[in-house]
Amino acid sequence: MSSNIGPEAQAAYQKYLDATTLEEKIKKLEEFLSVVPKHKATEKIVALNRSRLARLKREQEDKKIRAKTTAKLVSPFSIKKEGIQLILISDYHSPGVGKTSLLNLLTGAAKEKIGRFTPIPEIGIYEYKKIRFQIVDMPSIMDGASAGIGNGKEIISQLRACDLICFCIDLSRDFQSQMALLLKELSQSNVRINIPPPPITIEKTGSNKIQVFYLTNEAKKNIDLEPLSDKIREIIHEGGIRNAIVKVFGEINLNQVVDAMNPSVVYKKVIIFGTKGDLALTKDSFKNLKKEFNIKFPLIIGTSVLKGEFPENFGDIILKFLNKIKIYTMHQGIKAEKPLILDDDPNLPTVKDVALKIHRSFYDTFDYATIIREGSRQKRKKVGLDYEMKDNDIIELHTK
Ligand SMILES: Nc1nc2c(ncn2[C@@H]2O[C@H](COP(=O)(O)OP(=O)(O)O)[C@@H](O)[C@H]2O)c(=O)[nH]1
Ligand SMILES: [Mg+2]
Repeated sequence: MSSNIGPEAQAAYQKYLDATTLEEKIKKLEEFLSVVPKHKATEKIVALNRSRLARLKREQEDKKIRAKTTAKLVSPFSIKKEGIQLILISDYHSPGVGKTSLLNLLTGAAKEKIGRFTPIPEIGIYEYKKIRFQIVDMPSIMDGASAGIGNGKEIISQLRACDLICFCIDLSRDFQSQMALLLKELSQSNVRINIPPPPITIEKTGSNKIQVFYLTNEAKKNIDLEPLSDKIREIIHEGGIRNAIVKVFGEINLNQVVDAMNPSVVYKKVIIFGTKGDLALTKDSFKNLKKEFNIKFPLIIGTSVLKGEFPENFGDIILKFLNKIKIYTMHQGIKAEKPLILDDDPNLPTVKDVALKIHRSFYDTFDYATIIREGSRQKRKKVGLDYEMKDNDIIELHTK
């Protein structure tokens, strides 16, 4: 720095150079600019440092914006998933339907929060046969949640990512209105319930047409294939896609074609808990709830936290509902306490799936496996990679 700026500005500039944080640098540079004499000889120095100050301030702005976005990422509504995640939801009503009570019964968490409004999610871990289920007690779903009312967007975005949604329905109140509200808000949020994704894929291509192929016998059973193809083409064209290969793998309807085009549609498994089963008239209410909703909801469970009524084998019920099975590995004759969890849908997992799940190297160096299956005719079996696994199988992998 040239000496014609005088000792005061010189000292101020030194303070700027010594500053370590961005905030400090900005402050010291501002001080320097306020004391530096402004004349022809210092013109360039002043301009340079003003430009430097502007850059530092931009950096500070960027940092603030970044901090804001990070703060959003750690919002109390975003939950770090652990194990198999179940989310409890209900409509908004006072007194509540008993979500926090259920969370407490299952996990011991949040006892002092029963009977109070739950403003942010409460979380607990339910452990069953060494398998961890994360239970999330969500704030109630308000009318208009799908449009963002009552943190609806945050709540629903968590629902979209969970393993199982649990509708909690207060059996001592009219169940129709509770079901109607939850079904409406989820439907409007493009969450489809207890149905598989449609058997159709749409791949954009370079060719200038939309081609439709029916790839399975099931798919060929769709009525009037030619008119159906025309309608599919029309829907896809309307959706803004001009060139595509459409593959159909099963029976479909046109709503499913629309859904397949919409990336925001998700397919979720949902169960229902009927709560407060100890109160008057709830037996009838539970019966009617089942009668009306059993087709769409194959799993409806009656509960009473007051009487401690809750299925003892809840973990197994849930695994079955989610099409998951438990496989126990064995090493040198000792069975692992904690099972591996594998999907048995659309196919039973094989020895290969198990090997890959443990570690790729078990697959690469695989020699054979020993399966122990209780209750089967041949209890212990030597098998290869293609062998299909069943729930509770014990497996010992042997490598070369
Ligand atoms: N009789 C009865 N009352 C219950 C049961 N579960 C919860 N409650 C009561 O219902 C009210 C709301 O419970 P809470 O768990 O806070 O509901 P939330 O708002 O859905 O979390 C509280 O007064 C609970 O004591 C139950 O199984 N039987
Ligand atoms: Mg609560």
